[in-house]
Amino acid sequence: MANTLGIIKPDAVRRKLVGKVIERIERDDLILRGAKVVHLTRERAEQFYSVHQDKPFYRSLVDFMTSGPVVALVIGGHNAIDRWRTLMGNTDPAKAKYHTIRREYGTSIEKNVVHGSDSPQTAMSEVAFFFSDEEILPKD
Ligand code: IDP
Ligand code: MG
Repeated sequence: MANTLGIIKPDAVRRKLVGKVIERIERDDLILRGAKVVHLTRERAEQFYSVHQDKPFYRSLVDFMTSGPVVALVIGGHNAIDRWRTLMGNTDPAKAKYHTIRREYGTSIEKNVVHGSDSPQTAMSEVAFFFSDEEILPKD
């Protein structure tokens, strides 16, 4: 029943897709336990994606993620980590399954609309990166 971190990325906020993404979360019976609008600084984006610092796309990814505000989400519910990844689809929208968020709205492997934590460990650290405990609804 672990929470996971979702991010609606700057491409999606610019294109006014915030409502569409949240609608998909609600339709899937995932639970929204936290939400905030944030404009990441370069330092914060570098830290968030530090696991990718040696990848060729790192610099461009940090540029992209700091190019405008994002919406950070705490998403809960049974198997939330895997279910949110499934709902997002493959990193590359062209390879993502039909009806996934990335397939429907993504425009490139970089500008792929949403982020989701990929394991219980990263979910815990990524939620804490954006949210204090008081900002997250308790699991009743
Ligand atoms: P994920 O978001 O599906 O977990 P990761 O491999 O963790 O994918 O990559 C993090 C983010 O970096 C991706 O969501 C995407 O925005 C960007 N990215 C990943 N691979 C590439 C690439 O080959 N070129 C450009 N950007 C990429
Ligand atoms: Mg990842």
